[in-house]
Amino acid sequence: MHDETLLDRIVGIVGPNGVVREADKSAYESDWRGAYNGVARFVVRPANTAEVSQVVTLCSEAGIAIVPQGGNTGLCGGAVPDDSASQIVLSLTRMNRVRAVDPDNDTITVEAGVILKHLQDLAEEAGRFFPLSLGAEGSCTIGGNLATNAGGTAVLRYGNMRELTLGIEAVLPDGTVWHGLRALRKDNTGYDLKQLFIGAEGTLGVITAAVLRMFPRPKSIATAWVALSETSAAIRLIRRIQSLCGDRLTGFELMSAQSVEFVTRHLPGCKNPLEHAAPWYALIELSDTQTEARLGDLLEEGLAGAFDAGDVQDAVVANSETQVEALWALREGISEAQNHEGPSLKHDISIAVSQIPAFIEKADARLNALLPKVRLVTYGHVGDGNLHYNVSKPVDVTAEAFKEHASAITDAIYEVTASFDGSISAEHGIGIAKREAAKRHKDPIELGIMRALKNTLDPKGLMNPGKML
Ligand code: FAD
Ligand code: 2HG
Ligand code: ZN
Repeated sequence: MHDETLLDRIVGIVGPNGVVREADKSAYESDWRGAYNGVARFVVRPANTAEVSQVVTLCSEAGIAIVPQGGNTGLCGGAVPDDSASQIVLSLTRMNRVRAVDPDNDTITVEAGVILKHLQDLAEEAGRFFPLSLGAEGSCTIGGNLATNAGGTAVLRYGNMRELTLGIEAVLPDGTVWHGLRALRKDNTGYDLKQLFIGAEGTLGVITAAVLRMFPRPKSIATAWVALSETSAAIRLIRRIQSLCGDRLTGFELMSAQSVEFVTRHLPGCKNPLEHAAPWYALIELSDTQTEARLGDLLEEGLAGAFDAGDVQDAVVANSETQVEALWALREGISEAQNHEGPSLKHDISIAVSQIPAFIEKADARLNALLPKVRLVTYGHVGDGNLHYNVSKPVDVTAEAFKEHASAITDAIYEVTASFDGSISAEHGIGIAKREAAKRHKDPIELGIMRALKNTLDPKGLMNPGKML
């Protein structure tokens, strides 16, 4: 179909405001890091599910590929079109309505384009809590969170997007609308189809709305910043605090000294609150629905025990909301700070929590042998066994020279991950970044089932082609 005819038909569905002007397209064609770049034939912004369905039907009939996009904060290139100028970017950002709030069922039903932070605020207005929390929450969307099965910093207590979702509505690759917005906690009527679309990275259809779980609002929080001499101390500390506090342990984040050093160097106002530098830091958060939960006392008791056992070198428990925010800024700023240090290689791996120290030791040794003075920016949701084992170039190596080492570095990390029976993607997904690695590291039987599902639901291969599979 000629461009003009196609555009006329799209405008006929979404109206003139539903198509992004040529001059404004570029924001939709590159990812957050500028690591993936493409050219879209058109960027289309439907306002409701019926419009999504009609655009998808049109594309299916005309054989045009679609790249669904939310806030475009994904870290694997999944939301970016290829460079053929033939694919349509379907941005869900205009679909930002709340369809229902049901505090008695503890659920909220929202459209895919709702920004995560907005959803958190809506839950608060309803006297409830939506726990998904991550650095990009001011711009990522619920559709993107679902499509990547996002995790973040409270998975330890509340689970990832799969566990926070009761129902979804999706437009299938032929344009059919699947009305799966059930708000049920129990539904044993066959395959759990919503889970097919969650984590599918837009390869099976477009998620247009979801029923999400809400929780009681935490009324007290205690946060500590802890210096550790070794990673095994972090694992012992998780178990010590959990034994003491149960599921009031909401988050446990680990950061290498290198990670924190990048943040304090590049992000104004960020400062390590401890007097002496340490090889590792942990950020611990407890929360409770009771106002008088004495969480600070509990945290101090746990830390004192760990100090006596030689696991903790030093620690500070936040005594104000401002200090809590300052501690989280040190953690959440790592991605941005690392961008200031030139090109980086991101690896979002998971292994059994107990294996974290051995993994880091083995991977560090491999990388230091491969590229001396490589800067290892190791951090992440260690309570979930999820490390962002990110790599920045040595200071005295050019970006071009670093690029030549990229695949050897990534291969080495994934080999070490495989030696611990781990996963090459804990929470960011596969996208373009890990597609080839997934072919090598994912079970061929699982890949075969995934391909069969893809062929059944999307026989023309028009939903986000070239991503994940
Ligand atoms: P996009 O980037 O627009 O899209 C991501 C993928 O989902 C693409 O494949 C796209 O095609 C698909 N998609 C988007 N919307 C839809 C839809 N409606 N239907 C079907 N497919 C769709 N992730 C974590 O899990 N944990 C973290 O702690 C975390 N921290 C981050 C911190 C920073 C600073 C940044 C930049 C990113 C972080 N991320 C994290 C990455 C995370 O994947 C995204 O932030 C978020 O989940 C993606 O949402 P988005 O709306 O931006 O999706
Ligand atoms: C985080 O936990 C995010 O901060 C981003 O998942 C990780 O930038 C990264 O590699
Ligand atoms: Zn993360």
